[in-house]
Amino acid sequence: MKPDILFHPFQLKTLNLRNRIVMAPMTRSFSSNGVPGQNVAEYYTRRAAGEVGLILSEGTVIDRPSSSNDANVPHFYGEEALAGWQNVINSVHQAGGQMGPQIWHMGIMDNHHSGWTPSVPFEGPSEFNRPGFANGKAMTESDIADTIAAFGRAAADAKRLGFDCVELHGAHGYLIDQFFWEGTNKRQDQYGGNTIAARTRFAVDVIKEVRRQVGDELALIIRLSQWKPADFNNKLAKNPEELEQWLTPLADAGVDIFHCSQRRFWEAEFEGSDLNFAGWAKKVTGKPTITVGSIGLSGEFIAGFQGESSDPSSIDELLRRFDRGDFDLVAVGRPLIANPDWAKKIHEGRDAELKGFSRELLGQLV
Ligand code: FNR
Ligand code: 8K6
Repeated sequence: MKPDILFHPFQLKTLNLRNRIVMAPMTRSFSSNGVPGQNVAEYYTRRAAGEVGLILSEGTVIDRPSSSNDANVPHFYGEEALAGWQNVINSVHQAGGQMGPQIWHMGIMDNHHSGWTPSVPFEGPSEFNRPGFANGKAMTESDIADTIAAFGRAAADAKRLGFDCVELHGAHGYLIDQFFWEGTNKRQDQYGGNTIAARTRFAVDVIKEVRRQVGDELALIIRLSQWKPADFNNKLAKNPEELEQWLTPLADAGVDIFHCSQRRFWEAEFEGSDLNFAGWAKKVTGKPTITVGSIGLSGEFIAGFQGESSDPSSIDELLRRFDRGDFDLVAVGRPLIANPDWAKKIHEGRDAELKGFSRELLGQLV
């Protein structure tokens, strides 16, 4: 099968994508004092010029305590940072690209593990169930209300600056995800509960507030994962029924696209079917989905940060699943760090020219 099938437009609300390739959100920490500069604008613009259909920004944090304590992670608030983002989106648009910010609150996952989180102490087999994480601060109802409002403000700013969509970071054990898990959300109020459906309340309120701020037309994506770092084996939804209980309230609240984070896109999510996470999310919600995870990577490099070579062999399997309609868009991470023109080279059959990813590349903005 030829990659051409990925090079068809995708239209949904404010999105008018030239193809199905998405740049996965990737933290790069090059924004001094939270302000994305000209170097960051040029980095994203090179991907737009390289024919990426949709660029999702690195996680960019909302205006609340402990949203991040890395001084080089970009903010999505404040005059200077927003002016920086205005420059980014103008430049990406000029190069023919489309882009949305991934808006983010780290919660307890900030560097000191002392941030806001649904509840402390944690229980259960959890990445967070470590001594260092005991210093977190359980959010009060007013902290929660403020945080929901801050997500809404960030989305409104994204719309005002002219971004084409917004992505909520609801994956990988950060704040929104901390509300989903039983081990990290022991709340007894309306934001907690014994079922996964009950624990979607925080995300649902964030989504509703974003919708209230931006209206119906701006495309809204949420990124979700079944895993958290260091706890890869404990899945959030154990079966399709739980998946439905988790995703349906989010879809009903106003999500347009589910971005389903997997480390390897070809891994089946549940027994009895080869559908991956994005495949199942599409099946249970009827919404478009984005898949991701080791696309175009090979060897040791797969689902790890090691390895040297980039080999598009897994692309055949990706195309087979895409052709079957399992998902609508495909996100690519590390290969796009190494090759700003990854999409263009795949389109033109110039795979042999692709460079491999290596950790050293993270020290610069290629
Ligand atoms: C990531 N990833 C990530 N995910 C996310 O939702 N927000 C983020 O800010 C980041 N940051 C980040 C930084 C770096 C350096 C890497 C390598 C990854 C995860 C990323 O979006 C993607 O899901 C994975 O990299 C898997 O895709 P690939 O690299 O196998 O194509
Ligand atoms: C400059 C130091 C950067 C260190 C790189 C690690 C980045 C961590 C990002 C975590 C996000 C989850 C990773 C997704 C899994 C991909 C395959 C393991």
